[in-house]
Parts: sequence; structure tokens; C-alpha cells
Amino acid sequence: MSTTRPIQIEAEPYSFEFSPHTCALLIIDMQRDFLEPGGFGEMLGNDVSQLRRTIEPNRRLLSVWRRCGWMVIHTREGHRPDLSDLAPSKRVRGRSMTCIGDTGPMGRILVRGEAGHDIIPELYPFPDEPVIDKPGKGAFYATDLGSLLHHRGIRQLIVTGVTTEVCVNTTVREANDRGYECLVPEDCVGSYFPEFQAAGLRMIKAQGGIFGWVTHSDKILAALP
Ligand code: C5J
Repeated sequence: MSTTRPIQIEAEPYSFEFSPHTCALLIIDMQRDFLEPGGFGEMLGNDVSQLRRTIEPNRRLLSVWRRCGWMVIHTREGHRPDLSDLAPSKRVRGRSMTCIGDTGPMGRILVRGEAGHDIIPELYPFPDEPVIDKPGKGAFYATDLGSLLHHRGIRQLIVTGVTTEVCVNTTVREANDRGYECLVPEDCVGSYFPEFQAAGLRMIKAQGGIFGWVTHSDKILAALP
């Protein structure tokens, strides 16, 4: 779609204005191990339905964004098969019986190339959509996301995905410090813990939008030409 007019979206703490050609949809870690029944997330005792409710709103937003021809970027949290990019502190955190790199229900946990590490089929990246493999929680840490956005002239991000209080929040904070403006549609982000979902969103929009803006995907879709 060739519109270059800024688009206003009703949001909190106030409306978010973006120009389609300088705004990307950034979808964080919609990976099988986090979202699918039988995956690592569920194996740890988490209720994956809390994350799965984000699939349909993400699918709708992604499909409209693609139809408009605007930039889409996906991320995946995970590590090299030899685990050389895995901080020892991250490997042992949680004192779980099963750690990153061990064999889980969908292959080695959070290891690139394994089935559980891949993005769910409902939101599978198109071949021309960049996929950022990130070893940390934030999408900017130890990745080329910053240079990719810089070269494409992107200044604003619509950030969706999982989990709200971990990788989404960390990425929004990293982006904010780098001068990007972030809008988070609340129905397109999810947490295993409802109280963290609520707090994670409140933290973003608090104090006049200290890290960014929060809206609902219906409001984005309603504002698109
Ligand atoms: C993400 C996590 N993607 N919770 N990871 O949030 O460990």
C-alpha cells in the first residue's frame, strides 16, 4: 500500500502516530516450545493457553501488515548447537532438571534448528521476512537488529509476541533507549501469568509512556487505510 500519510492509533497514554514506511511489525519469540501443547513451556507446568490466545490477533495483524507491504521482523530466542553463545549463568538459572541444550519434548531446548525452537506454523515467516536469532531476552542484544532497522530507516516498532514481562518488555526497553518508539497491542502479547501480563503492560505506558504506548490490535486495524 502506497500511503505515506501518518496514521493515528488510539492508544495509552495518548495516541500513537506512525508513518508506515518507517514502522516495522516486530514479532517476538512466537516459538513452538513456548506456545504449543507438549512443548517445553507446558512441560515446566505453564498454562500455554495464556500464550495461545495471542495467536489469532497476531495472525490478523500480520496478514494486514503483509498485505500493506510493510516491514515484518520475527525473532526467536535460542542458541548455537554447541551452546558457545549461552552464558553459563543462563544455563543453570532456575536449577531445573532440564536445562537449555538438553533434550526436551520437541528436540534440544532453545537450540537453533530444533523443532521446538521454530516459529509456530500460524505465524510462520515468509522467505523475505528477516528472522533475528537472539541469545538473550532483548532482541537488540548480540544481534544485527539495530543495523537492519537503521538501513531500512525504521524509527517506530509495533511489538507483539511472548512473553510480555520478559522478552517483549526487555526488547521494548532496549528499543526505547535506542530512540525507537514502540507500540504494544495488549491482545497480541502474552504471559503465562495474568498478573505479569497486567503489570508488564502497565509498566510500558506508565508515567506518560515511559517505555512506549499500549493499545489493542482492533484499534490498529481500524486505523489502517
Ligand atoms: C521469552 C522467556 N521469549 N520467557 N522467553 O519471553 O524466557
